[in-house]
Amino acid sequence: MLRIAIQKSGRLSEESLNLIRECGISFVNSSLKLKTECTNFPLEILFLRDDDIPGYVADGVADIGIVGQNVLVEEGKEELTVEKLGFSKCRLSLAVPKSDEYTSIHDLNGKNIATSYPNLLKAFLDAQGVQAQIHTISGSVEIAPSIGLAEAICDIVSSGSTLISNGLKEVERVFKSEAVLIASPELSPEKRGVLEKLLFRIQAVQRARK
Ligand code: PRT
Ligand code: ZN
Repeated sequence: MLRIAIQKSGRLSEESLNLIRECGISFVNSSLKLKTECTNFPLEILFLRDDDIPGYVADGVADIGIVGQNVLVEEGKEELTVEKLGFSKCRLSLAVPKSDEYTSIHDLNGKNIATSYPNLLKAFLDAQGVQAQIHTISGSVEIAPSIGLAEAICDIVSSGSTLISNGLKEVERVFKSEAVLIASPELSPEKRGVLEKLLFRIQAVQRARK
């Protein structure tokens, strides 16, 4: 029995469950349960916070998982990636107040930047030779400039409407992300066999979607 960790409730949940269903795998899904066994495939689904998924897979608590690349790379676990899944696409971007004059990334030198992705942001700023103070906050990043906490933010963007409604403009793209399938590097031969079967079905679903 292979254990897959998916997000319990959030932007990845619905599409993760849809993908498993489209692979022809059946299960009973109750929002109250933290795990469920599939009925026609040797798979058990664990429902977790997305941030916990890379760690659980790395530690072998779950064998495989579905998570955003933004979370995976921020946690330094990119090497667990097995397959890109093509949904929950978004980008991590830098944004400043709409009225600010902005000509280049060097305008951020010496500024305070609020983010939930300090590692991805630091790598980007280092590569660009920019020195800024990174303030790590866990949520509501987009209000940081209006309350005087930071002069810029680095946050996930998809349509861009959250930035606009907070009086911000996107000025740099730091990282492009989509959902990925990850796997523990230390699976038993039996589990690896189940993963290969699942991967075969996932790839067929992906081809059919194109
Ligand atoms: O509770 P848990 O910790 O599991 O969930 P979470 O609240 O941390 O994550 P969740 O459900 O918000 O996002 C899960 C994953 O979906 C992220 O890690 C990304 O990989 C992906 N994703 C795709 C997004 C978005 N699109 C997105 N738009 N994650 C967040 N957002 C937020 C963003 O933070 C901002 O507040 O949506 C807002 C911007 O959206 P637009 O459309 O207004 O630009
Ligand atoms: Zn989260």
